[in-house]
Amino acid sequence: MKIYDFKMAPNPRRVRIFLAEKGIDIYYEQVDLTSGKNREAWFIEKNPVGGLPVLEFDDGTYLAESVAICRYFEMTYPAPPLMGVDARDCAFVEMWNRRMELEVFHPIARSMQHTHPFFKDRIQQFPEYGGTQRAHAIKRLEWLDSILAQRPFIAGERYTIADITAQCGIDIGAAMGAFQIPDNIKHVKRWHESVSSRPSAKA
Ligand SMILES: N[C@@H](CCC(=O)N[C@@H](CS)C(=O)NCC(=O)O)C(=O)O
Repeated sequence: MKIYDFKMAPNPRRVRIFLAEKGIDIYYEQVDLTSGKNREAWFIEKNPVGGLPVLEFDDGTYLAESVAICRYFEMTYPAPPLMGVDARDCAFVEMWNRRMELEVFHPIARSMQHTHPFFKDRIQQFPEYGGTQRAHAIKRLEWLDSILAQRPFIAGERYTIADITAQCGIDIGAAMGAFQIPDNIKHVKRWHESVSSRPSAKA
């Protein structure tokens, strides 16, 4: 079993952090996105949409989509739980994780992709759209601030996959110089310092 990974990319990092939290050791094979290795035929055979991460099972089947990969490991290594503990809790964690994908991770990624020179030859950039996505992400962090004023983690009292998703979105925006948590969003800042101090953040 191995995971096709790229160290700098945020979706593969979501899975690396998830597995680090669970103490799961797995072989990661690097696929260089910058030189387009993920668009070559050998990789498209594994994941027709070309994205990382991909989990390769020993029987030669492939599982893409970071949340699907996390789900597989949550079921096979339940401790510590990162996707909820009972029907209700799992549903709430899923709600928060999806919100973090749609309202934080994706807007930050879009703002970066539509404004950063790295993506100039990779996608058709619309800088104005990038600007609106950045503004959207800030609005959503202001909302998240009011949630994190009341509890330590995004889905409640426990660290979950929702924290990982938001953390990876914010960190890639910062690493590319495209996004910072504004200083006035202080509960998100406190939360970010807390998740960044976990050993898994180095993954
Ligand atoms: N929804 C997918 C997104 C996968 C994805 O877009 N990964 C990025 C890296 S963060 C990628 O491989 N991009 C390269 C490309 O699409 O060419 C997931 O959650 O795994």
